[in-house]
Amino acid sequence: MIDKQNRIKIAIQKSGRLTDLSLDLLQRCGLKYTRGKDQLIAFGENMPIDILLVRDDDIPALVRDDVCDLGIAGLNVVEEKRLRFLNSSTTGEPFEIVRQLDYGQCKLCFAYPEGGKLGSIEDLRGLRIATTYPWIVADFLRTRSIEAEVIEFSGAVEIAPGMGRAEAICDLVSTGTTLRANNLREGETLMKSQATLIRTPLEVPDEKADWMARLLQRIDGVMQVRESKYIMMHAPKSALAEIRKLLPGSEAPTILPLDSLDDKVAVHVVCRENVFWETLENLKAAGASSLLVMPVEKMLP
Ligand code: PRT
Ligand code: ZN
Repeated sequence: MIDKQNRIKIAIQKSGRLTDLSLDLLQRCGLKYTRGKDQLIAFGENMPIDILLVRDDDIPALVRDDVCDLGIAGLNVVEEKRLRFLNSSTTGEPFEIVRQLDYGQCKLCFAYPEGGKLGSIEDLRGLRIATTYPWIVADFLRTRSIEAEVIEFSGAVEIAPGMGRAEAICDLVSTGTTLRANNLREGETLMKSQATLIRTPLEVPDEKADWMARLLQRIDGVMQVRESKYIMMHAPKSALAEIRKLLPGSEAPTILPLDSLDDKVAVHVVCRENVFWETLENLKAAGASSLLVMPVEKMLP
């Protein structure tokens, strides 16, 4: 067993949109932990991994400063902090992005007052843009050679135009309801974001590195499994080529003989994409029968 110093610390959001999904991901990776109410640390019981629960904005700095080895935050937060840190340091990249995870999807968009004159970023020259992501926005405007004033807000960005504090905003959008409720129209997308796993850029001791690699492999497995299905069917041998073409994201199928049936075989295959009713109907039309689709519980790539 490895000593306390060698335990992996992973920072996740304490209370917010990414909390339950991040804890769920770690649990699906096999981690069992104890967490007291309102406690900042949850200790892993069966793996040398402890979870630090903090505000999402603090996660990139905890990883940069090597307080935590890993962290999960939205790409929007990760990128904003990365640009900020790079500007104030000469030591290079503050952390490494190791995985884009499959939850927390949203986009960072410009938005303009409904019914106003502004319609695209080209109209923003010389105007004010309110945002909680000033470094990302400034960097984006620089690449487009648009000179505008970026005003940092700590929250409730969508009320800035109504208050006369800015002509446009740049904020996270998921369904767009908040924009519409504030009489704003969605404009260009600067970046698409989802939960992102980052790690310290420093080398870690071998034992820790082994556990990190195992955790990453399990995370990959969990993400693949969410979409994957195991399909079983009977098929005429003559239709096998056609049936293989119809199976979404599948590897080589297992073909098994069927008792007392010479012209038919059983086909078993893992599909790494969702299987829709249309796919099953097409397989049936190609000659398949006795179709069965099952969820996959675990997968090791
Ligand atoms: O307390 P702490 O600082 O940890 O939390 P927080 O309030 O800063 O973050 P939180 O929990 O709101 O979001 C955490 C992360 O979830 C963000 O950094 C994004 O990566 C991601 N995410 C995904 C979102 C959204 N979807 C989202 N819709 N973050 C914020 N929103 C906002 C959006 O800006 C709008 O104001 O939710 C509102 C509703 O969105 P609509 O478009 O559905 O109306
Ligand atoms: Zn935050």
